[in-house]
Amino acid sequence: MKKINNGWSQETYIKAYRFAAEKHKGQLVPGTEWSYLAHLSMVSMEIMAALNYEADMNGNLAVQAAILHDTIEDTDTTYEELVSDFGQRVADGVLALTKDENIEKQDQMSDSLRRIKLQPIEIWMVKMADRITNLQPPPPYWTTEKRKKYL
Ligand SMILES: [Mn+2]
Repeated sequence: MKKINNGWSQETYIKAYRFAAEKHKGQLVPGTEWSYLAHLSMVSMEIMAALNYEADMNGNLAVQAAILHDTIEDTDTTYEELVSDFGQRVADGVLALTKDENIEKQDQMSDSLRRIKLQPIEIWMVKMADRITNLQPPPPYWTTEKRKKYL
């Protein structure tokens, strides 16, 4: 198969990973004793696998957004911090992937999806990779109802 150069660099990956490692320090994957980095590694792996089949993608944007996607939602990271460290596009993507806690819980997902749709396709990919990762397998404490809804 022809190898596609989808343009993500190891340097970019490492910079985002180090940032996420520091920010998510001490957090675990819910329902496990795994470092939260396991979740971020799985999501970015899904992205890198998908990038092998898609030409004309911004690999650096996709990979950075994948690694950083939970930083605003789950850590003290601010949007401004992401802008200064990773640039506007990455920060905008991560913000779209962040649920807005100021609105009703039942509306948070549809609101986030609406904002994701305004972003480049690489950010849509991160949302899909996040969902795929969370289903392999879903946390043991999830009810059948929650699994069905998530699917
Ligand atoms: Mn996630």
